Amino acid sequence: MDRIKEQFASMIEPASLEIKEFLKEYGDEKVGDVKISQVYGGMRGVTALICETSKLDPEEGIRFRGYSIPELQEKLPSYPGGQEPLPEGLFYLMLTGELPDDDTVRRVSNNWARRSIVPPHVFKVIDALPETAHPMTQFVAGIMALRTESEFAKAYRKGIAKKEYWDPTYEDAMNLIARLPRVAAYIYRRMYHNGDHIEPDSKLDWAGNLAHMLGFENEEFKELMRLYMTIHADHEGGNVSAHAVKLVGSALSDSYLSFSAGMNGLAGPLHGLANQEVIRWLFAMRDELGGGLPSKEQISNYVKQTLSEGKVVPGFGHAVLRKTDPRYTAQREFAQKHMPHDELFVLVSRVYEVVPDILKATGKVKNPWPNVDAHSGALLVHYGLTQYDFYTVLFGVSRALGTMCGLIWDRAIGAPIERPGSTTTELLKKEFAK
Ligand code: HAX
Repeated sequence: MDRIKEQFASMIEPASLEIKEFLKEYGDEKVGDVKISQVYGGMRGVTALICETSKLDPEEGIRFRGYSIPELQEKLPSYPGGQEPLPEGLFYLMLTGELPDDDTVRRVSNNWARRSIVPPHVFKVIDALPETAHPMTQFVAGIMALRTESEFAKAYRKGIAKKEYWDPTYEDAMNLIARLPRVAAYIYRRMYHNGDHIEPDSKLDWAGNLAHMLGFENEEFKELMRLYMTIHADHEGGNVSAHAVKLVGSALSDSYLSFSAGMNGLAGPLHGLANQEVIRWLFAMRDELGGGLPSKEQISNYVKQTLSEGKVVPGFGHAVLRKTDPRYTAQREFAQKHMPHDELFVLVSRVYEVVPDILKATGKVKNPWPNVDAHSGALLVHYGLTQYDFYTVLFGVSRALGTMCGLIWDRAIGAPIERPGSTTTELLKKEFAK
């Protein structure tokens, strides 16, 4: 048994006991009441899930096992010579609740490198799709093709006991995380570099190797990938991708089935696809205004035009957050450090100055501030990753870290199948309408 797994195994019993005792004493207490408007309103503000890996505060933003993004940047190990946190460290923190040291992070890196070989049929499945298929379609097909390797599916068929479910789930989760960068890079090189693929470099860290396989050897870009993979990893349990993974996983669907469900959700324009939509929208604005850097007045008019056409301003707003997303701020700080005069970064900054007041003036947008997706594309374009249709795949690779930790824990504590109740308008009317 590898040391990470061994350590995780030792945590299961105490954690299960803690939950059992807590439930015994407080199981009948209420977390909150549900209003009819919440039943119709996408369950906004209803706390009905457990997610141990991270928690989102509307004002403060995300904390991973209690640590904010600036704290992660300070406390998680970096690549030698680098400054950004290594996603391997965040994975370990989310899985165990403990901050890793350099050795532990290296162990996670080596563990993933050992597991990273992608079976050839996965590439054949991707190659069977037209090159024009959206990268998220190819990504999900690749994930489903990886499923032939599922240890959980094999073990379940053999009749594994409930208590052991977490073990093959851990194996599947680790294998999936280890293999996703290769699958993502394969899609990118297939679509945009004539299928000229780049072999992995096992000496590199997980995110650095992804940058390498995509074809970017610039050290700053590798640092960007480490930051990117860290900040996109998790956003508590109720967002569409995380919840989809948890929901599908609750039927004992294995890691591949569950993760691909999450990726189908991430591919929606109100969720992860917003990162592609932001750059598409910014480029369209620039083109329509004749190129160059638009003035604040021009941006303001363009935003109003977008709204008047009944469209959303991509990269702004959030279902939970009520302030600027700290993931936006972390990327803004990266840009200020590495590319302060980049024209697209200056445009993103101007948009930030203009959009919130316009959204506030609509009187209906609850959060007029930018989210993670408002910034990520500008950084990628700066280093030459301009093919914005691909951006959500990068988000997806990162999202495996949080969602797979969650799935391992769900199997370890024996989380039950999800089955919330539903009702009808007629029944609600009968009960409440005078
Ligand atoms: N532009 C225009 N209108 C917006 C808006 C925006 N950026 N954000 C919210 N609104 C509108 C909503 O469409 C809604 O309008 P209707 O009442 O006419 O339906 C109204 O304002 C109230 O919405 P809300 O309560 O403020 O927001 P929701 O919780 O319903 O939705 C969304 C949150 C993120 C989906 C929303 O803000 C949005 O569509 N933003 C743009 C797309 C985007 O950036 N998505 C990425 C979010 C972060 C993420 O998940 N990343 O992966």
